[in-house]
Amino acid sequence: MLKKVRFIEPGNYSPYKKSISNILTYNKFIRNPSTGLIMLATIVKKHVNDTLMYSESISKILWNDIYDADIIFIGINTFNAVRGYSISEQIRQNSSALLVFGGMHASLNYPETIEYCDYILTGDGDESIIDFIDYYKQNLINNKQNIKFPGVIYKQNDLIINTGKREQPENIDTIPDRNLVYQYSYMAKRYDTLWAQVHASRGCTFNCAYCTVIQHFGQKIRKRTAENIVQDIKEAIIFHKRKVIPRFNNFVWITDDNFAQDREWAISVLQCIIKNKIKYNFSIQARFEIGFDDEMLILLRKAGFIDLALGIEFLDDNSFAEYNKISNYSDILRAVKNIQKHDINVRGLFIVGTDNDTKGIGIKIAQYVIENKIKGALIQSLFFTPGTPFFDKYKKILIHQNWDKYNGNVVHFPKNITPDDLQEEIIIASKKIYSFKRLLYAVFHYKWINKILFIGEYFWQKSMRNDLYKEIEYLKTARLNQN
Ligand code: B12
Ligand code: SF4
Repeated sequence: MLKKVRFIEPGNYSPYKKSISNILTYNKFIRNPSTGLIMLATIVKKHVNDTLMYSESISKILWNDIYDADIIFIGINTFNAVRGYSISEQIRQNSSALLVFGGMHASLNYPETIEYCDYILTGDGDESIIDFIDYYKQNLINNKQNIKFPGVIYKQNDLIINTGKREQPENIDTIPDRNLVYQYSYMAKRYDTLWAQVHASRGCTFNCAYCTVIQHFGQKIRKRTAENIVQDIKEAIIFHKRKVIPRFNNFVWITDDNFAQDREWAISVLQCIIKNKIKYNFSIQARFEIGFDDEMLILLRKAGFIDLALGIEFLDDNSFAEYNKISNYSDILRAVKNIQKHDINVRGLFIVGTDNDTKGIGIKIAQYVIENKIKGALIQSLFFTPGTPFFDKYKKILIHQNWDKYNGNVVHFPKNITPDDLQEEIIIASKKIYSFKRLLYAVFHYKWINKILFIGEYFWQKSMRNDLYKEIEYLKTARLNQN
């Protein structure tokens, strides 16, 4: 009998904690729960009525409600894998539930993850999770040899068995039932540091060498239908709506990696948003090519998109070539200018730590951001994870494989700058972009929603800088030990 299923999204080094700072500082002790895991809980709920999810991004876990479950599904990315493993050890000591892992890190790094669970379901879980539930219901799971469907990893007599790669699901039209996440409704209405998030397509046709997304979701783009996405957006907005005091942060983030890749589909989604008269603020992620598509930019603005996160990545052309990123400095800059002409803010996503970076890269990024009126920036140090083609090439320059530090920290020895200096460069850039002077400017000159965004990011970056500072001593020691 399968009576009770629980899902867990582990937090990373700083799982949810009640704190006054949660009002202003997103990502320290509070952040958006995983849409992917909520979708899976929604799918399973149709088969097992007693299904609930916990996310350490927004709440503590009620352990007594976990231990007597029949199956516990845990989803991990690299940054929260270590926390996932310690949760699994705790569960194993207190429960006989079947432990099943999935998600990007578990799929790409399964020889490590399988040590902490009974099974891993690799890749997209939408269909394999139903197969797994069916097998459980038919009592076929305990004898592992019975498992015939692809996409499963397990251990038998110390051997790791992989039942093979699964076809990726084409129908991904699941609207996540956010009410299945413990405390989410209460938290979403209370905190503006949580906002509506909708994932509309999976996969990317490009092939950047460091990218885990294509390894996991593939290079074919799979899309939800426009009507399904718009319904999800409507539900997400209502879910976050407060009854009395209006939200400051009225924002939906479409979290696709490259929204406009399938142009026809992207246009149909935008037209559907417009047709449904959804009056809200939206943000997307996209590559620079979108900046040359005036028709798309006009539609984006009309649909309410005020913010576009652009993978600017590097400020020198050699780095693009080195990591197989089909982009260049001047095209990106032209795209930035044209996007801004359409009254859409550009948010810059930068990567540091290539062989071409030297001391001064922090100031260079800050100047680029400020001079080109880029509204926000996220600077991430290069990291290499198992399952990407570059991992084998670069693992020798990794300082450690403590996955919980793979969240922005420098984790490798770059060629022309020390790791501690590079960490400091990220701090320098953040300090200059998110200076008090620029905060005051934003407060007095930016439009309401941009003001709110900048204030939120100001506090987020401040807390991130504190964490980056704490790591510098360790990086210094690592460097000295290497010499
Ligand atoms: C939205 C988002 C966020 C949001 C919300 C995160 C969240 N919990 O969803 C926020 C802003 C909080 C965030 C923060 C960060 N993020 Co982020 N984020 C994303 C983004 C853009 C979309 C996530 C998403 O909705 N995906 C779509 C859903 C459908 O996929 P999914 O969640 O993986 O789930 C599917 C499968 O993986 C599988 N599955 C997942 N779990 C399980 C469990 C089981 C049991 C099974 C069977 C299957 C299964 O089935 C699901 C449905 O098919 C991804 C990129 C991406 N394409 O995934 C990056 C991504 C996950 N983030 C990344 C990073 C690095 C970060 C940060 C460290 C950035 C930083 N420097 O601060 C932080 C870390 C936050 C933390 N916890 O500490 C990396 C992770 C790389 C890696 N190897 O793990 C990604 C892949 C971006 C990238 N291009 O590299 N992020
Ligand atoms: S464009 Fe973005 S999502 Fe696509 S392969 Fe490159 S890094 Fe990955």
